[in-house]
Amino acid sequence: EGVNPQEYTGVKMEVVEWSPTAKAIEGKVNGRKVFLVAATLRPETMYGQTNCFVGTSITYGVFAINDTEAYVCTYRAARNMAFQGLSPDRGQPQQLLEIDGAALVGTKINAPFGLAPEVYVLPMDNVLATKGTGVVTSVPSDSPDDFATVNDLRKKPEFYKIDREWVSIDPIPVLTTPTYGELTAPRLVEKLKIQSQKDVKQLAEAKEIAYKEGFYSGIMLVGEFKGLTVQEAKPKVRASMIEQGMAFAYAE
Ligand code: A2H
Repeated sequence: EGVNPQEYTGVKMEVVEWSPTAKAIEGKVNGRKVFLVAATLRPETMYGQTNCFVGTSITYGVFAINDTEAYVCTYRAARNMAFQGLSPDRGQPQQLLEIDGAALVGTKINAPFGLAPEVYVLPMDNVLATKGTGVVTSVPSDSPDDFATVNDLRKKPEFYKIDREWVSIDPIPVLTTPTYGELTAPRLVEKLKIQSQKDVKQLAEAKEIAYKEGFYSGIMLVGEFKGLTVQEAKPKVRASMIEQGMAFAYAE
């Protein structure tokens, strides 16, 4: 981890329907609403969420945030949140139970600000337990990693133990750039001949290009700040999500 703190947006994705393997959580949260919390650096792209990713070999916790809400994330993230005053006891997360990432796959959740309002939890190989919350919301229009992973899942649903229906939403245009048009990530994945999420070297390059192109040359196509540059829209979308209780500031 570097010396400069990363300012993430913690996006609250409320559980709509647990997967059969996670259903037991329902009875153990004392009636609280449960949210998977995804850490993102691109809040302005949240309109284009098509699913969310977890690591299948990562252990997650369900943490009580107050009497009415609980968050699903890594213990490490819950501890950071507690230190940041996001839960009642400073530095002391209140864990209700533990759950394996694999068991969360197939859970249906809300995607705040998403043009596709309900999406599924899916597996991704490269989710790091040591970054963010361990939960990654997926925006295949603008994230090459997300697009490549969704492609893998669509090609081999049986191998990844998922239902083909969970991965049925196509990339949703969110912003446009002069060089790559409305679907920056799919164009870059094609251009750099990226075959799968395993092509980590090319994906790192694609990620860099997509980020710069979007940030410096992107214009919003959808949402409350349609027509604004990405640079202008980014803090505004974030503030709007936070104001509506759908997100919070999270740093590490
Ligand atoms: B970003 P940085 Cl549209 N493991 O959100 C792997 N990746 C993780 C993660 C984890 N534990 N936690 C967060 N991330 C992803 C949106 C997005 C992101 C777009 C384009 C690029 C992009 C939708 N996915 O990231 O290493 C999250 O994906 C590339 C910068 O802290 C988060 O933002 O710089 C980003 O990586 C944080 O990565």
